Amino acid sequence: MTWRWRIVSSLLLAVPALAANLTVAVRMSHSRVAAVRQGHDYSGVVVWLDPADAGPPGPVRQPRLTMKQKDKRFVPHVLAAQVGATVQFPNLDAIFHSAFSNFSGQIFDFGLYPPGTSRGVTFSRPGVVRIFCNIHPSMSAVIVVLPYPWFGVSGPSGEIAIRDVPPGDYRLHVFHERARQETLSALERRIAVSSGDEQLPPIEISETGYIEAPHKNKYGLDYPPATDASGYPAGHK
Ligand SMILES: [Cu+2]
Repeated sequence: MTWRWRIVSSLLLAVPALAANLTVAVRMSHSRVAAVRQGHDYSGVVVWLDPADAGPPGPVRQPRLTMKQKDKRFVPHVLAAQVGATVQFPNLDAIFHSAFSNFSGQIFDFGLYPPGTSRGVTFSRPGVVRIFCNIHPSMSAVIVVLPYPWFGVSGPSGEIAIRDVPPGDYRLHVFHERARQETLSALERRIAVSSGDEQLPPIEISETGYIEAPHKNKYGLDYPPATDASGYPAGHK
């Protein structure tokens, strides 16, 4: 093999298989949330692709993710993670927090943990995992756990990017916590991905029929009305 061929063949090996970067604009309609109605907040929509020919998902593209606890909120409020990824929940507040989920996709409970510490969980099954803090009823989050790495989550503008999608046929899925399952199922569609970047047709998600229900604490009970200003009741575990 001449040196020229060595260079050419090494360049060929270095070129990755052609994959597409997809973008899609999502928006919510029929919302009761003022910022959404005014077009200022289309965040928290997850769009993902499942291949028509289901093959092995390959290595986890983002094995470590973070959902902060800050100002008595989970940030980001909605996260997508591939099966096998570990999500850390650092407590950046000056008060104790917990995080738990009793949803079938992934049951876990960190208990209360102090400021400046973190807990983590590795997600082993796909599903929509709802997460709460056991002492702050206003704290909630959603992690959508997916088998394949081709997903994106919208920010306030509603733009979603899905990177490095190999060419092929896929089923596109949509999730938003204020959309009913029938609405989301109706938005599913087949798409064909070819090499090259592509803007998918926009997606409008109706919140029609959504009813907000208060969630229970980890014991399946209503949250007690009295938590002191520090955020954790005495003797609570
Ligand atoms: Cu909390």
